[in-house]
Amino acid sequence: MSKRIIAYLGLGANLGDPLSQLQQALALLHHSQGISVRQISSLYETSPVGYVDQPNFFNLVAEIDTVLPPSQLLCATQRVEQCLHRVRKERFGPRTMDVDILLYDQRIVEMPELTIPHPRLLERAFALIPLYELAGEMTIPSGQKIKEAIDALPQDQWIKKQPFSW
Ligand code: PH2
Ligand code: MG
Ligand code: MG
Repeated sequence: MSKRIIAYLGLGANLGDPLSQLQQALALLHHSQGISVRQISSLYETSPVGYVDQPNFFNLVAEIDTVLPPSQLLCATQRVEQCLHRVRKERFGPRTMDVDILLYDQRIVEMPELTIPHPRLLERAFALIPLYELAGEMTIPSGQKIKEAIDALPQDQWIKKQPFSW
């Protein structure tokens, strides 16, 4: 049997009906072969980072258990995005569903189409704060604790917990 890996996925949506799309994305991930969703963070409404002239996002982080290698996990996350009618337009722009691999065990992955840990993880309150709920004591491959990364964030990212269940 292949080794089961714990990985963390960042989910975000800011078009359509974000909460319903997040519920559907979690169900699709949980029913994907080789993936089970173990727990999810709270849901957060967050101000857009990067390209700011777009609606607020709804973000959460899911802890999954997977037997898929990173490249196959990427395919699975892209299938979920496609099922939720994601159309890729501008980079960092609005989307019906974004599923990013934040961490995959303690592995460092550098492939043309995939970098793990997620290259912008340390800059983003909308990823670090929900991740901290699930993996408070974790040290990321850079050697930092998640809490230290949160304390080092610039203070300009607005983030607010919102009710959610799936
Ligand atoms: N995703 C982006 C760019 N900016 N901002 C927030 N608040 N949440 C996101 O998920 C997000 C973003 C690119 O994937
Ligand atoms: Mg993203
Ligand atoms: Mg993405």
